[in-house]
Amino acid sequence: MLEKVYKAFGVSGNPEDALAFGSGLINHTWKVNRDGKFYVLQRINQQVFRDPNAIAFNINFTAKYLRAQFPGYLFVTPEQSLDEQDIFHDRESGYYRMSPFVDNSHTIDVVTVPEQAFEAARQFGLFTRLLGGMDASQLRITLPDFHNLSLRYEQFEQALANGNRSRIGEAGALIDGIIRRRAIVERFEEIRRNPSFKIRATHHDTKISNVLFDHDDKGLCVIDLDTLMPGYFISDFGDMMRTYLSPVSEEEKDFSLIQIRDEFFEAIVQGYLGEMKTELGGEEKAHLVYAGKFMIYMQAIRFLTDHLNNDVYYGAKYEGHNLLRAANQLELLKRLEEKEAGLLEIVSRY
Ligand code: GN1
Ligand code: MG
Repeated sequence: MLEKVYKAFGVSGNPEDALAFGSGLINHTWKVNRDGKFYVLQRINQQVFRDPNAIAFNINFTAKYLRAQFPGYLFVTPEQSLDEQDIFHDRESGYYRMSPFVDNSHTIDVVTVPEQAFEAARQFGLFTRLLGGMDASQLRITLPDFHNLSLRYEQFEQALANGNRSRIGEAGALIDGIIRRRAIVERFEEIRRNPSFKIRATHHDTKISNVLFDHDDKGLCVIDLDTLMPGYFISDFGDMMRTYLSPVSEEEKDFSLIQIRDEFFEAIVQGYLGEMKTELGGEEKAHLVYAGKFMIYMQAIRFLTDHLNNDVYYGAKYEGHNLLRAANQLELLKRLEEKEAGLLEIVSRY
């Protein structure tokens, strides 16, 4: 399948040797060697990203801005194909792009020490701060309504009406848990009506594996810019809380291991506000803890909705996979609710 892709990007090795790489759920990723240098090759999931050229546009637009304003900032951009396209389109198998692998960098999949959370939060804060002067409204929408919680909730209601009946029957407790927390959606709707919440260039996928680290575990840069779009800071800050605070991920089946680690929260606050404290307004800062609730709740809804819709979006490696993920995320949300007062206290110190 990769033969034509290799040709398009001038990679000479055997396509069968391409190494599957990374842990994303949406795109396919490989590490390939071209003339002794490593590259990251990706097939863009076109079921999800209907307009892959919009992604390329956003990356080019942003790269141009950063090169002009902050030439020292490390921003990884795709290589052009031999015929000078940012994306190679193979009619049969889809859209591909290839970016240089940053030398001496590595990614991590789980946050084990607070310093990693600090470094990542600093990188995402820095990214948004540097882009503060760029007109974010010029960015294309690569995924319409991606973090529109109101719409995600409506899609959940649609799944309750039209989804898999037996799955709906079995998921009663989880469904109730979601419905009971509907106030999180209402708060989001207030945010959308509130002009104090700024629309900024937002990464929208701030999990730890989207940060490159150097040998000393210092953050180098952020990667995976598919969902770089106009948005609210709660998306980025909240997804860091969702994915860095607990020692276990959304895949964990033993819920007794799900925890909110205070010192990791403090590290995210420190790292992010270190860059963003003069960018964010008072009302935005008052929503730092809400950001975590927003993202965890939305992810629980998305997994549960997908389960009720027979796993059409995320796919499933085993029966009930998305149900498990949804239950895991609801558990994480409960842990966060229990700790809310303490976390607000931490925020008040910054
Ligand atoms: C997807 O593909 P990946 O793992 O970067 C999803 C995110 C979810 C995440 C949950 C485009 O991200 O929104 O938070 O799975 N991306 C898209 O693991 O839907
Ligand atoms: Mg991603």
